[in-house]
Amino acid sequence: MRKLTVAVGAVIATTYGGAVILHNPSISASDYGGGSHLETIRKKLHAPDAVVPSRETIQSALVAANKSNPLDVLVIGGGATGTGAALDAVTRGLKVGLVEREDFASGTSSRSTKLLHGGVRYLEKAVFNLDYGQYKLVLHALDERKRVIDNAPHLCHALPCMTPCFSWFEVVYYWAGLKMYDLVAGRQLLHLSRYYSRKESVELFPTLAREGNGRSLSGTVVYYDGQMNDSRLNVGLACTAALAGAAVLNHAEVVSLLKDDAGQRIIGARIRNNLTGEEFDTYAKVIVNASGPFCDALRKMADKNAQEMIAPSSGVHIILPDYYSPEGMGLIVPKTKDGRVVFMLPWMGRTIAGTTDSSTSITYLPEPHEDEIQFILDAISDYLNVKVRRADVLSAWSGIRPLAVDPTAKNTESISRDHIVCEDYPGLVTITGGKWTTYRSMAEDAVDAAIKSGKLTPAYGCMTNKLCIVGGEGWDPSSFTVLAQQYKRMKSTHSGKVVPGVMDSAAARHLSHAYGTLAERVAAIAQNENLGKRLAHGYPYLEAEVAYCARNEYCESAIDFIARRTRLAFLETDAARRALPRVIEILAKEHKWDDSRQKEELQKATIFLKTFKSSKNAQFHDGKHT
Ligand SMILES: Cc1cc2nc3c(=O)[nH]c(=O)nc-3n(C[C@H](O)[C@H](O)[C@H](O)COP(=O)(O)OP(=O)(O)OC[C@H]3O[C@@H](n4cnc5c(N)ncnc54)[C@H](O)[C@@H]3O)c2cc1C
Ligand SMILES: *[C@@H]1O[C@H](CO)[C@@H](O)[C@H](O)[C@H]1NC(C)=O
Ligand SMILES: *[C@@H]1O[C@H](CO)[C@@H](O)[C@H](O)[C@H]1NC(C)=O
Ligand SMILES: CC(=O)N[C@H]1CO[C@H](CO)[C@@H](O)[C@@H]1O
Ligand SMILES: CC(=O)N[C@H]1CO[C@H](CO)[C@@H](O)[C@@H]1O
Repeated sequence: MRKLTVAVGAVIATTYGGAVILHNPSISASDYGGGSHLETIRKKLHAPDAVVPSRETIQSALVAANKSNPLDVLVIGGGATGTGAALDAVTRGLKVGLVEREDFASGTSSRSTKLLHGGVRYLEKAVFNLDYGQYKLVLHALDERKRVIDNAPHLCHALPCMTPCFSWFEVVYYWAGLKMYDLVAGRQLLHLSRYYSRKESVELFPTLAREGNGRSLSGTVVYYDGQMNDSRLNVGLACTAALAGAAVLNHAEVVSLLKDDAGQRIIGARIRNNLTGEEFDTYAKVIVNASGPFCDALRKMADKNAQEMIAPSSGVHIILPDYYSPEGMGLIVPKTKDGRVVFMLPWMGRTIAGTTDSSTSITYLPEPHEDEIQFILDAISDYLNVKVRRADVLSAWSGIRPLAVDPTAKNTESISRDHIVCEDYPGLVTITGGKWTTYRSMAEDAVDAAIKSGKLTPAYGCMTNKLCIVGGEGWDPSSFTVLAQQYKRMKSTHSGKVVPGVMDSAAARHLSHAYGTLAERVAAIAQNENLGKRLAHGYPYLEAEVAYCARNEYCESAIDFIARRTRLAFLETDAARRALPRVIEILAKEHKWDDSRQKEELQKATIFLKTFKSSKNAQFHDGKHT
């Protein structure tokens, strides 16, 4: 409570544009120690010849983890939380395995809003309810926000977000609130928030309506949060864990849990490799259940009477053409006429829009309802001077948000975004809730709990707060220029012919942001293996990426590629559909698929794309990336 009062006092003391930066008191003990081990790991991860182990090697390692020679930790679920936990555990020197039923990020972790945020709304609650718990939640998330950005600089960046104000009261209210958000961030501040007049605002955001709903714009307050590429960060975490020595296997499902002879403790799991159909057992001293919103099903496998911990709600996002929003500025309306949050953010050359969620039931492949899409369109149209049309929707998808409910709590009002770690059966630690922004600290808590449960003796402390994910170490925003120069030159082939290089600036920039310092490996494949063509008109994705991802990122199906290794399915469903035949052709060569497997892939991916509700009539050619 005391800290909060100090912050409030400081906001009041702040003058226009002035920055009072409070010292951030929340540095954990794990910031210290383990220095030389961290260096060793860094060298291993970022060695120029580092390659991830093959699926066969990984499966053998999991099979070899028998009763007398078990893993320390087996993680179930390859979302943000699970891959984060595997990376955390393996860098502490533990013997780690991870299995993911489908693909890394195939669950909620590829369907987020892609914001790294402290939660302005929770800060509001903290202030009005004088709630120290909420305040600490925001403080912690703001710390983690900065860490994610520092550790995956190629996939994350600071994004300015504009809040429109329709009265002077709103201007003062949001200005003070967002100054407070800056203050709580303290040293982890991205950039200072500031007020813009009505005239400045429409210059920065030309599509912002000056009038609407009988109100007139007074001005805006712009503040900063982080933005990221969720599925690529997730895949990056998985590959980093694999390089560090974890046995990380996607397309492998836990079908049952193994208990010891007395039935007292869970000691392993039966796993089904969905690519080969094989089943095998793997043993571990502790199992970490990080299966997201499906967690309850897993908990019930161990204990039929387990109480439900998840209160699921769904969130729908739609993708609109780039001209809906300016390139470097988001729009966030904290309170629409019916009290919801609505946002519109630039993302990968398009615009992503959505609102806060509604409750739902859990399905594997959630689909957005037409009325949810219409609701978002209606909500944003109140704030824009663009004619908002259903026909402009390039893609729309739904994700399930696992809100954690403490099973011991009496009423459902105590639902919070914070996470829960519990061991409700000996040997099985469940982690759930939280958000993408805090995946690292959630993983740390889960591994701490696993160490306690299994009486493990890790050689090192947690070191993920200073560990870059693969491709991030030494990356610089200007890295793409090297790529553009090196691969753009004319090049003479062995036959003596001179051909132009494969790279233009858009492709170079894209590769650099997607693969970080490893982009050069992709460019080399494009150049040397004649895979330099674009996969879809209007998008920077290259054929070479399919081969690279198959070899280095466990890309095992066409869906893995269009939805998680690249974001084509999310950005424009029709473009993804058109790219499919070529994607499958290249994957078939990499993985030696026969004709029937290729047909099956096309069929599966087509069905998958039907769960993305784009407008069939979308007329859209802007050639931004061409
Ligand atoms: C609409 C929406 C928007 C969001 N926006 C943001 C945001 O902007 N910023 C933010 O910080 N957070 C956001 N979040 C929250 C964030 O996305 C989630 O907290 C996070 O992705 C959860 O990750 P997870 O690893 O726990 O779950 P998941 O990503 O769902 O991963 C669980 C994995 O376990 C696998 N699995 C399940 N059962 C088994 C089994 N038996 N065997 C093997 N594998 C199994 C699943 O296939 C799945 O891949 C948002 C959430 C939603 C729904
Ligand atoms: C367990 O695995 C170890 C090494 O992987 C092996 O030496 C041992 O024989 C195995 N034990 C059993 C019971 O299979
Ligand atoms: C993988 O799982 C899918 C869906 O559950 C199933 O249709 C397919 O047959 C499985 N493949 C193999 C090789 O087991
Ligand atoms: C693979 C595995 O063992 N997953 C377990 C997760 O937790 C539930 C019980 O809570 C088990 O039933 C699952 O088997
Ligand atoms: C917001 C963000 O960082 N997006 C990046 C996601 O990854 C693509 C490449 O796949 C980059 O081009 C984007 O900049």
